[in-house]
Amino acid sequence: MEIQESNLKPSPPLVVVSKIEVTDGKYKELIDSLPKEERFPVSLRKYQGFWEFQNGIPGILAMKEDFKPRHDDVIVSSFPKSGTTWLKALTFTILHRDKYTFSSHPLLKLNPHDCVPFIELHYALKDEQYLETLPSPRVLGTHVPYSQLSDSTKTSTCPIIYICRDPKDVIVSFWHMFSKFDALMEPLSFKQTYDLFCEGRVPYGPVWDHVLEYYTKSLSSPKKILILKYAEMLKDPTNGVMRIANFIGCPFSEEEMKSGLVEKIAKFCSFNELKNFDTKRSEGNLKNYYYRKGIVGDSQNYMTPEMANKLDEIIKEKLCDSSFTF
Ligand code: PAP
Repeated sequence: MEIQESNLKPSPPLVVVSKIEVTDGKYKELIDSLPKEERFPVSLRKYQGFWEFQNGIPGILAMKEDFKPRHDDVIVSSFPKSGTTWLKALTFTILHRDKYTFSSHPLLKLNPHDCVPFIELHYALKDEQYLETLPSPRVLGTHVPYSQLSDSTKTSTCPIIYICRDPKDVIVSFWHMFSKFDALMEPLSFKQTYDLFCEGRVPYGPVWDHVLEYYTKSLSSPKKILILKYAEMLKDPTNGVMRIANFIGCPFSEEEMKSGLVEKIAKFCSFNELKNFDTKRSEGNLKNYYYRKGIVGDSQNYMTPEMANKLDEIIKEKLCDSSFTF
């Protein structure tokens, strides 16, 4: 079934969960008992090894308890600022390539986050029924670590695609995005953000544990979890498009390959194209939450070599028992 654009809700940035008032006594008691981080401009709590927006925890718990994927769902997951928007656009376009032409595609009118909603956001907004209104096959997104997915998600056959990115570039992207939410919170300096990040005390952090959970699971269940790296995708997007299509069980036919469809999809979802669609839609009021530079190595413009080395060393140490490298 085609997705009716008029039925899709505009997706607010995930940070809005930090402003949801927690009224349910059950959650309040649990949240009050969790370790707290106050240096971040909105309160974070550490829940089962990961720092989360305090007021987003009820949504994560409800999702963990309740969310049941459909057999043909595709889940895309990531640590924030690692390429989520891009992965959402690619997966949605690949999965639905028989339904839309490029000239009448939903992504021309909608942000990838509108087409691929965050599951925990809708649970946090107590609007999880919305997810049920979406036609199959759905692509759904999440930033929660693997251990905080629902058991049904873990045991179902629906594939999970996870994208990761050099944490140094993640910090820069993260800092820029949070600076834009000055109506919601006091912005932090880059150094403050960097220090918190190195301690793992940022929403969904620590990044190394987030990646390790998905990576370790992908080794034992390679058909369940595909790990993509932002830098590799940027270097060879057509290869990325084919890997996604193969993994979700809709490989490109010879005819499609010959027609250049793989390259067309890579181009349609490229940074410049997606940003361009967004600019046209927002009539010049682009907030740039999701599209900034879209490059590898921008951290060099923000971190001293000492800062970069220190973070590299932290990551190396945290990943020393694993074969994973960013
Ligand atoms: P989110 O967690 O808020 O959803 P996410 O999409 O994961 O953010 O990451 C945003 C980054 O992806 C931005 O990086 P930058 O700040 O370093 O520039 C954004 O520019 C980049 N990005 C968005 N779309 C694309 C794309 N099509 N290709 C490459 N990078 C992209």
